[in-house]
Amino acid sequence: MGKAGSDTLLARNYELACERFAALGVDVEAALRRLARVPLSLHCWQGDDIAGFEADATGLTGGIMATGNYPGRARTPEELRADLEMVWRLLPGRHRLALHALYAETEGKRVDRDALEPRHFQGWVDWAKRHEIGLDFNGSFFSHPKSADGFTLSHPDDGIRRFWIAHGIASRKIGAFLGRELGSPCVCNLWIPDGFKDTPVDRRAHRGRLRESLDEIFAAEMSRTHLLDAVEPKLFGLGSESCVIGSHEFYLAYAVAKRILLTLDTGHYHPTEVVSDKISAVLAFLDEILLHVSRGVRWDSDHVVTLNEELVALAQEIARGGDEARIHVGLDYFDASINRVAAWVIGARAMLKALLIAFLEPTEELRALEEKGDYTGRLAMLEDLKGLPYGAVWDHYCVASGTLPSMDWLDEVRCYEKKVLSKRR
Ligand code: RNT
Ligand code: ZN
Repeated sequence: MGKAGSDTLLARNYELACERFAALGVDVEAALRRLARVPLSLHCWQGDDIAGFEADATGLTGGIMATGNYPGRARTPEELRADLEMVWRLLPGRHRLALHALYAETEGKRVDRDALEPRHFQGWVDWAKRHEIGLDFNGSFFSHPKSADGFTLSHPDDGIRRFWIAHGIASRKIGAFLGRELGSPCVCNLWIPDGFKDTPVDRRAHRGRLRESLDEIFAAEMSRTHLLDAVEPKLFGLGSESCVIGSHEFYLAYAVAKRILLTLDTGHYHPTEVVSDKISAVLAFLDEILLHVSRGVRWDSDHVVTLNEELVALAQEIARGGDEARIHVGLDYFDASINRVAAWVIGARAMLKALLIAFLEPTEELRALEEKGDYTGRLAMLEDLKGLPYGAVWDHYCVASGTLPSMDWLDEVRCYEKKVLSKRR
């Protein structure tokens, strides 16, 4: 018997849960079918602390930081892919993988970022085809000598700016290649670290240059069947506390003007500001968005995603609007202080559970209360719904999808740690 209980116990719990939800007019099977159609875009960089495979890697810079030294970091594409295969086994549903340009495979040769080509990602494409998963992509504008002073696309130096523009153009070509090869559009996200630690005098010049650089990067029309461009704003980062050039207002305006995607990272705002409240606002003007689901703790921290109230609120915004097709759900966190495979699984499972909770909501009833102005009833019902047997439905879903239910999956990870991860020195 697993920690979640015997098969019959799981089945009985599920049956009772279905009855409980049916009494509220909720069709559990329909919710599970809906959940199975949502792919998460898992971030490859949780497996190796965003180190990547560049021949002359300089170490992580750009105001982001993975802290901790838990053993078992993936050091090669083969190790990273093996770890991901373990993650796929422990997640119900079929998901995508988001790569960073840093993860190019150049056979030990030094290929600078402005010279990257689709062929440097052939290994990932072959692997993705074997596992029938889609790939997303990110240009890497950090951890490089040409971004050492904290500036890339807004840099005053023409040569440096041109280098990063070339990287942006190369990234879009690679993204389009991934989308074409895998028959599923690749979301190609652009985040740059540019910003000031202390109060700048000329913000305008930097933002003007960033706009010009972006215009060059996005000048070439590419088919949306293969490539979906996205830009990611941020309020502040480590070392860019006073001013981030690519701020929220900057990229929101840019995404609307260019009809591209905006990436909302849940760790990129003031601690009292929530992305769940931004989704419906930006979707009034944008066709699609990308989420970078993370967990900020106090400030720019990228902790492992957990099933907290804001995560559920995020999922509810997706579910209530029926917006699964317009919102790409990506994960973005990096914790090097715990087992990295477990960190991936914990965060991804939390996101899926939040979606499940949202899909199991009797939304029409809540909406009716709200329309009547019965806010007492709305609050009372929202609170009571928190006690419904979601766990029983989740465990059933995991087993029915051929993976392990709550508590049991960790045994697999521990075994993998013993056999594989602990041997990496
Ligand atoms: C940084 C952004 C960005 C990165 C990854 C590695 O603040 O969130 O998305 O975390 O691309
Ligand atoms: Zn992000």
